[in-house]
Amino acid sequence: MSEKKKHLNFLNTTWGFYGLVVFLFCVTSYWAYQEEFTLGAKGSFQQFILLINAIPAGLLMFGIALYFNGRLKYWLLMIIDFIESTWIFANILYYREFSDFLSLGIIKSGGNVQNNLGKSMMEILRPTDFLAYLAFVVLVILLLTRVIKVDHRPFKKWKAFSVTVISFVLMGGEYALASTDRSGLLTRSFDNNYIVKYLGLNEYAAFNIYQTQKESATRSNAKASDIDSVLRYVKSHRAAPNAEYFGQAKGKNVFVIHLESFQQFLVDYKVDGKEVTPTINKFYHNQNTVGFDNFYNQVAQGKTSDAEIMLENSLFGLPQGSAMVTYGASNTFQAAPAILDQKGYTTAAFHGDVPSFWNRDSTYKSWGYQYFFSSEYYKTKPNYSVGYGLKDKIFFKDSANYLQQLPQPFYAKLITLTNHYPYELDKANIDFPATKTGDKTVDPYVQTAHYLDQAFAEFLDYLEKTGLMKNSMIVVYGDHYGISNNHRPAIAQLLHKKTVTSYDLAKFQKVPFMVYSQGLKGGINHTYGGEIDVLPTILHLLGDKNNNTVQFGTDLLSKKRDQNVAFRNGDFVTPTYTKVGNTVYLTKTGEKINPTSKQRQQIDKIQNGVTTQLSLSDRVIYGDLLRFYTPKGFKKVNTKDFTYKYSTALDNLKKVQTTKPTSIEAKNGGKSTMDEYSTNAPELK
Ligand code: GP9
Ligand code: MN
Repeated sequence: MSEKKKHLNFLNTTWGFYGLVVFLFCVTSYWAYQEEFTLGAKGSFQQFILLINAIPAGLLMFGIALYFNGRLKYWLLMIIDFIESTWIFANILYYREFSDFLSLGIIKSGGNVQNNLGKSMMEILRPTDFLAYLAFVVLVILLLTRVIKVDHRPFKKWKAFSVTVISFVLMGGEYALASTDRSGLLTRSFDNNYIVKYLGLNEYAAFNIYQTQKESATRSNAKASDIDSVLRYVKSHRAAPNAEYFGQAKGKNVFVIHLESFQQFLVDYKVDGKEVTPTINKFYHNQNTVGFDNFYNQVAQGKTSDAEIMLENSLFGLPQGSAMVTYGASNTFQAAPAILDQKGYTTAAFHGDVPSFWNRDSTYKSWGYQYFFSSEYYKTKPNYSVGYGLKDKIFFKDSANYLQQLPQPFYAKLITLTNHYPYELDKANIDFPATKTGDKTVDPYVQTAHYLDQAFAEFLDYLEKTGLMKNSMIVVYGDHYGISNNHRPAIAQLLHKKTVTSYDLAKFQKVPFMVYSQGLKGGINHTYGGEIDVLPTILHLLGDKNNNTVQFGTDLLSKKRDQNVAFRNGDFVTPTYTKVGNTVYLTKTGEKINPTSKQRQQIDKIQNGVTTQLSLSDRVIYGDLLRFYTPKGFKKVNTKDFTYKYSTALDNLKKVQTTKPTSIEAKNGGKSTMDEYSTNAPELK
């Protein structure tokens, strides 16, 4: 028998085919690791781990088929291969946009995010992604053409069992190997990239499922006393208000304007000599605006929903999935709308997407919003929407129509949409040159940002004309990055640099945060902070001492406050250090340091604080701990008090015009003020 034939014969045995399937699976995984994910494998040891990390899981998963005989065994091998390929494929697509891996939380929330995710997926698909299925297709062909024949001989169960045992032993070895390089890999688990890098996509999936199950058990096991350590932390962490700002906006309306995907670098940024966002720039530099230039987004997978939960609750989003989706309906919250509602405010959220997205319709009830004006409340025609929903100019205008009916003082949050990936906009609305980095995802970003700025300008003009500018505090913020870290070359060009380091990328996570209120002492404030700090800041400006609520942030205007900004993966920025993964930079210069023992001590201390802050916040959400603690002067929210049914909301608005005639419209003699609203939206002409 020739050598070649012997090899072919081997492939016709169970062992041979099983080996081939596992081998091809490992090659496919390795290809994805190297080409599709940015796992940051440094040095030969980590590279070696990457090379072998798919083997144990591959042996184990495909080993399941070995317990069966004949054709069924081959069917199972192919089914498992198809599932594995799909898992790699789906992660490649998800990772390209979100720089993270799919989690059970995200998959479970599929119902809420599906349409948008699905849409993005189509946009980012590349033909090479299908290489994930190459091995599967090759194997099918080999079987169908009978180049490889099915081995019908029975396969001993003890052999299958040995494979299972050996797989687990290898997996243990792999974990031990990984642990020598990175201790606390699973216990601290802040970054999914680490888990995939060291253990692989299968282990990541298993760990993720385990964690998710543990979370649901945590809630039922939580006890009332669990809140004690949280209260101790929050109390010791609180920052006293700054007398210069405390109560400066007392009694005023509050606007929270959520600028979608808007990064701080856009402020004062120019393309071809023209400002991208002239109105936001002017607003930022207004003498009555406090603008922050070291304010960071702290979101994770939950993106907008993470920003929202931080902004209005001063609780962090979760390391995986979206807290609004998983816990928004069931948990007890003490959120901004509820706090202000109980102080006589009317509270309303405005957003031009479907109400179910990010589970807003349920979550907003838990947060105590009286009104939620979602896409169902806006008249729409096919060209009124782009991507995720209503175009910003139309959105702001139609929101004004409801705003004018809200009894004052009100708390109104307006979430914009048009400046969202993939930054598409029709010609008639494009009024700005794209950047020329050559990266198709990045270049139109400034165009939708410019459109958002124009929409904001029209809205401000209306506030000015109706007097709302005078008696309102206007908070403007960007929710998270618009350009993900996967676009390094383009980012370098935008920042006018040759290359970007991890330090630059950390700095790139800055988003705008500014507060305007007539009479407020404005200026650019350099304090380091993030989204977690917004609620305490707002409450102090409104003259609420806010002494006994559970909030993990601190007032940004306070003179003595903790300026350590935690990122959701445990990295951090402080005025001194910027820590990304295992690397530490000096924040002022961007210089990478080899910490001295004294610096090491400081860094460890900050890391400890960051880890504590994040994990205590998680404990509050996982354990639903706020159900055990109601601050003095706060009434627990009853979600049944709220409905966002269109007809009911309209009835209510009509009623309050007489029972509490303080709305803009009521003060205008019951007449609409909409003729004060001018827009150049081409769709409305
Ligand atoms: C959808 C919008 C976008 O309603 O808020 O959410 P994001 O994708 O930015 O998280
Ligand atoms: Mn967003």
